[in-house]
Amino acid sequence: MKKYFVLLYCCLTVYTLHAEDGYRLWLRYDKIDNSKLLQEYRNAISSIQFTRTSPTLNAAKEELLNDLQGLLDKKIQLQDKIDNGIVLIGAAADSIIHSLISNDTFNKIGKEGFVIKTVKRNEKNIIVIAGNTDVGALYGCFHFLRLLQTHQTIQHLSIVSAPSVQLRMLDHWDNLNRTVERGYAGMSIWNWQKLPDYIDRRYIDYARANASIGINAVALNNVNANATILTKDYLIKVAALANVFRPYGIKIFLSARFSAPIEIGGLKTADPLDEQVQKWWKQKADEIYQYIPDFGGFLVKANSEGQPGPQNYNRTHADGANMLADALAPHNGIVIWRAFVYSNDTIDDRFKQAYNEFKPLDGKFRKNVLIQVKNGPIDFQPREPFHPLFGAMPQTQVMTEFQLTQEYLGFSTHLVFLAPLFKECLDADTYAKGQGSFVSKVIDGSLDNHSISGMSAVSNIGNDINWTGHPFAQANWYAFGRLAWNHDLTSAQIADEWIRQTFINDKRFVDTVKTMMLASRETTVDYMTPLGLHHIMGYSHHYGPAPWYNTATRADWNPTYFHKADTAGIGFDRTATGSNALSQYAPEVSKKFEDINTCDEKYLLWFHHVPWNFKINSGRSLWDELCYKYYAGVDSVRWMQRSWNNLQGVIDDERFEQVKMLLTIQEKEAVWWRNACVLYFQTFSKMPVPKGFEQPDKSLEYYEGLQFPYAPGIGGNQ
Ligand code: BDP
Repeated sequence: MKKYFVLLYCCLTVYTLHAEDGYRLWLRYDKIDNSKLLQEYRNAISSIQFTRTSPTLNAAKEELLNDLQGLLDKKIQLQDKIDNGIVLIGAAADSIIHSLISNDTFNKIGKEGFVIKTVKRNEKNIIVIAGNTDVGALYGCFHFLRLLQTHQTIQHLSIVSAPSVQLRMLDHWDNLNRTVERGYAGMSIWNWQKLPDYIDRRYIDYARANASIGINAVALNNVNANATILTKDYLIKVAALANVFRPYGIKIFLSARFSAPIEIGGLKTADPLDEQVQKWWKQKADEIYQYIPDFGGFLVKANSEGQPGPQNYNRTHADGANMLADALAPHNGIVIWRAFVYSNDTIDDRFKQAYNEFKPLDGKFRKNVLIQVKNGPIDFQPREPFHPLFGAMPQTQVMTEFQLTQEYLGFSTHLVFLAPLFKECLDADTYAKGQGSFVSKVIDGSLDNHSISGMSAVSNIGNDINWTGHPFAQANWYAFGRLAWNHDLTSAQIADEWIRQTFINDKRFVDTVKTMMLASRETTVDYMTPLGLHHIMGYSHHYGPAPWYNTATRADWNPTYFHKADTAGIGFDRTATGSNALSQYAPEVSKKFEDINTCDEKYLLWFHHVPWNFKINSGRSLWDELCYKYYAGVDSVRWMQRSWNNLQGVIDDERFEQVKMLLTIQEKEAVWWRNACVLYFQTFSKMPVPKGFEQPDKSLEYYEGLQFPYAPGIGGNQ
């Protein structure tokens, strides 16, 4: 009996030690499995020394002690004097650091950057990790750990790094009842009922994960906001989270409901020009800063999809944003005002509406307002051209909003690495100030010399054990943070370092998985929305294809509005003969798209209504090409499955099996997308699915009849 228990205990211990449930994300820090490197690292790092204590340096200390012990499989000593093989951590103002790193270097890294440098002192080699601030030093520590986890040499280090943008932000669409709008990874990680007294370990690990990739701001609640978050009871809870995040350099923002003065303030109006309303917001801001002295500010969705806003009182977006900005300004807070607006009454092309609304307001916003623009003019689709507001508001700080949660990219069941999508947007040339006016330069403030800058992304995090539902969805959280820190990184670099940290450094594994990841976004575009199709997903829940849907209350919630398929062809004419949305771009950009014969095929149906028999570059007709793309998408998923299956045994069984199961779902759903779309569009083209392709095994009626009353992620401002 005793023996049995011992055995069970051993099994459990082994299981716990090796449980690969994904909780550790890319912060694994298991023993380096390359003996030569292990030796190099052990020689270089015998102990660590911190110049001082502070909440942030203490967080860095705990991180380094634990993680280095894991990586090097030896106890790491804390030293109080400089010795050979020491890692010294501190900030520019510490005299010892100052004596080792030049002012010049510190001048290059700003408030949050870091330097990692091997220096000689008294003939001894030491590694210095430092920032101008303690948070900079913390970021440096995480970068140093990344070097080890990805098996880089740490001899003769000389790394100087500073973030591309100041605000690197996750927007949670979490409701107070813990549902998550468009969330596919469980419930919200914020346990409001147990806060402020119960601090879930997850909050700390969340902060660590964010800090490890430089994310320094989070909006906790859904943009379809509930005003209750601004009441005292909730502010106390928010303050408890702020206390956890502060050492990790993370500021909290709250989504503010514009009508809060009415709902929780007892006022009769929320008119931004009303003195009582202005006073209410000022007092609210003062109150918030009492609880959270480093509060970041408000994120606001106003006059969009039914949310209240200044236009309810015939005021402009600038009136609304500035009123909140004035309330926050004494505390150095900022307002992030979303440009995702489209009016209930306007019948103009939805593509054009945000630009039409905001462009005339350029220069009218306070200095502490940032306008948050989605990465596409419609709505986070698998592929969109860049938003015409980028580059169109030189006197206004504009930031990007990406979507990590895969609302339109297969929820958390499809493997889709989003770095290529983010890069496509950041690398797009707006030509606002001639060639080279990339979106990245607009949003990092360098094109128009702005003093604040930012990138945000809608979070894909929930309380699933692995945080994001799909193990590979973690890579999108990671990629966003890394790109916000350095938008020059390539998708391949990001994938490479993520795989090494999250799985293993084995070359075959890294190469195979990287190839899969890098192809995955294009694959998804192919089986969902090839050649510039967009917004053809299921109504409301957005699960699966529904290009036939045409009974929504608003025209522009109907897929038929966006694809416009008829017997003549398919696609949305946004040239001068159509909605002329192209005129919102600089002439050099519209020129790239306006001619049906030269328009990049990736965007063809975004801008043209194309005849079914139109000859594409490949020599095929549009119809054949559409089929070809849909079939290629499915084939690529099958290729991903084969590639993954070949890796069995190379990594842990847990995650291998999970991904395998998810790829099976992805394959089924890719076939669903392909068949449903091909069968539906065929009713217009009247052309056959080209020979050699497997014919759909179900009817269009079957696909049209599918219902998903319980699809996850449908929100509401609760
Ligand atoms: C849409 C989502 C909706 C969000 C909206 C937004 O379907 O749930 O509230 O974006 O960004 O894509 O405000």
